[in-house]
Amino acid sequence: KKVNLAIVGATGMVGTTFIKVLEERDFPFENLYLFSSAKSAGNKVTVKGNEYTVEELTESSFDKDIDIALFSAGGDISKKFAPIAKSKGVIVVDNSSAWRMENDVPLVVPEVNPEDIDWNSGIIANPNCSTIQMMPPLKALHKAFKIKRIIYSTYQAVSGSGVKGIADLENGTTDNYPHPISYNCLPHIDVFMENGYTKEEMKMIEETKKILHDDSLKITATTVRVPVRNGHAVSVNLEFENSFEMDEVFKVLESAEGVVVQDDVANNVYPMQVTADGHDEVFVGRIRRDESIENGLNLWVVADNIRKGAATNTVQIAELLVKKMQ
Ligand code: 2RA
Repeated sequence: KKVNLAIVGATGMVGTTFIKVLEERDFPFENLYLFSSAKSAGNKVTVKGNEYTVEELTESSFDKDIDIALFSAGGDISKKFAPIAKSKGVIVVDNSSAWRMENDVPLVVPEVNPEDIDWNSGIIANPNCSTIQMMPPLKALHKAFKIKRIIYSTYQAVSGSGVKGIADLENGTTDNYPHPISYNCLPHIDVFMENGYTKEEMKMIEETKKILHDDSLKITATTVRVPVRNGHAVSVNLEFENSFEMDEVFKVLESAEGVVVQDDVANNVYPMQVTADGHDEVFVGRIRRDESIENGLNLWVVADNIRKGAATNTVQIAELLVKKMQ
């Protein structure tokens, strides 16, 4: 069964990657509608050999016969237009953080909690990129050894901020960041909250609990912008309720859906942004026991934050929806 698909934010970094991934995966759409701000309206985009004209997003955009709409146009656009789309019977898969923590909005990583799309009421949220890449390995380890505590330390590429972030890295400017990102790291992603954490850190903490359905998890996070163009890396320290053997840990990770283990330090093999770039898997390495605590484990997890961290995960959610519509 083919579906009628809309893309909101079609000319942005994630929006253009949506189109690339839809083509690569031969997503079964009948009609395709591309929406953007007035600035980009009128642009021509070729998808699967057909040319489409980008239209300005308006309140009547969803009066067309649309089944699924992929949003990646920032929180304000999602806040305003996702409810309009939903009211017209469109199922929205939203990349922004606007709806993620709403009780009637599933937060989905298809390899981890695909069943959660069943209770959607018109909006499904794509988790934050740095959260998404952690879920496939952590879901598998949680199931096997029951995680008690998580410490996230992230190394996030400037592409997470879009073209402005890339420009600041390449030009040494500060149009997007409060300080130079060239030859520098900024422990500051999104805004600071009352508790001294940034919103990005709180997203990782809250989204992890929602996706793994476990509010008892003790989680802390420090998210850092690093002078890398694309690809997020996360150093994660885990404490489990139960004991484990290292060969069991390797087996669990090697069989986790969407995970590729790259761990052969004798030959300098470990995940890196430059090797994860352009791929949809989550790469895990530097797997080693944390000898400072009982049942502790350290991992290094790298993924392409624009693909698996945003566009591909969203398209995979849309594929689940199409399957449900058969
Ligand atoms: C970032 N995770 O990296 C945020 C949003 N993409 O900036």
